[in-house]
Amino acid sequence: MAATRPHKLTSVKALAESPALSSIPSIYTFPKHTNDELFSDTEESIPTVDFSLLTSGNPDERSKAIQQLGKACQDWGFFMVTNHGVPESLMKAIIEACRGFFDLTEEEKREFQGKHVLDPIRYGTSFNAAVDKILCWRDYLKIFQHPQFHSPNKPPAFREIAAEYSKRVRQVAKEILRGVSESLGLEDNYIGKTLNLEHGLQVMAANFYPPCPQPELAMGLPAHSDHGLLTLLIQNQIGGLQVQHNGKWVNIDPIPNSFLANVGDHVEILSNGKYKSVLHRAVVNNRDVRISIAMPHGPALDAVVSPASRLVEDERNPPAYRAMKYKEYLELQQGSMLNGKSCLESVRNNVI
Ligand SMILES: O=C(O)CCC(=O)C(=O)O
Repeated sequence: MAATRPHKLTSVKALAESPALSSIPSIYTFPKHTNDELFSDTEESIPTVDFSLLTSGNPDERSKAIQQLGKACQDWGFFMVTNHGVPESLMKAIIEACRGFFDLTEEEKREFQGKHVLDPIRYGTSFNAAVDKILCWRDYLKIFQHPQFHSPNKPPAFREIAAEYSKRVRQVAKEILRGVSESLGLEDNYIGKTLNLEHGLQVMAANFYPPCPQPELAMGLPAHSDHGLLTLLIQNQIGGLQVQHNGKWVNIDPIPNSFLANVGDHVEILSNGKYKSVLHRAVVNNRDVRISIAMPHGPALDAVVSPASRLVEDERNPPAYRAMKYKEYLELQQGSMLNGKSCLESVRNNVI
């Protein structure tokens, strides 16, 4: 029987808390794909970048760290960032502040329900409930925090904690992006200058995945890559993130007090495909609430992103992607169903 969408979409948190729920409504059932079961048995673990070495005053240490960063971007597209200087207490406080938001009443949360993907505060469920054919087992709160800082006005401490957290995380992202520029053989401020990072977009995307009675049928977030340049993610102590590596899914258990970083579609475009944005997804479980906070850092909304000219000078290496304004890309990706790397595919040139 065809799945029918409830008339009024409620949060998955409210659904999960309904006492009689023993199975999930059919609209939350994802079809299995043949490669879903391909799990890596690799002993190889996700690379780590020591932020204190990346920002070291010792040129040898820094250049070694940049080499490691470049290798991590090329081999995995994902890496852990340790020794980043953001206090652990602040990382815990922002997770609890987000939990506090999701614990507000349904009516209070609905005040922040956004209508358009560029609304600076957007609470919702699934990915894009207006167009999703299958709903994700996930509620979210997305807030633009730079170039203008926005925040819901409840719960009470949210604004202050979010302002401090986003400022500290942005510093880390800026330094890593300087390292990414250098690792590509460009000037260290190439990304910052060309894409106007002074006015770059920083989004806080808080994800709430309640326990699910049939986790094997549902999906927190299906496979996708991220828009923007660099995402820095933290989570409560509950696992659920899987990353695609060499065609297989790998479970990622972040090192406590570290960030999980991944390069976004716009680094893939800028590097002309040398660094790839990587598919990842969030699975759910039947025991614990999982909260993750992903912070994508992107160009300025009006910046046009194209492969760096220095990387496409050679005629054997023509531009593999079309230039596109970041804002248009964002509207396209966030306004559609999440579907792997289909948005990036739409700006790919047909080069041999
Ligand atoms: O919850 C996670 O670990 C993944 C989140 C994510 O991929 C996203 O917010 O885009």
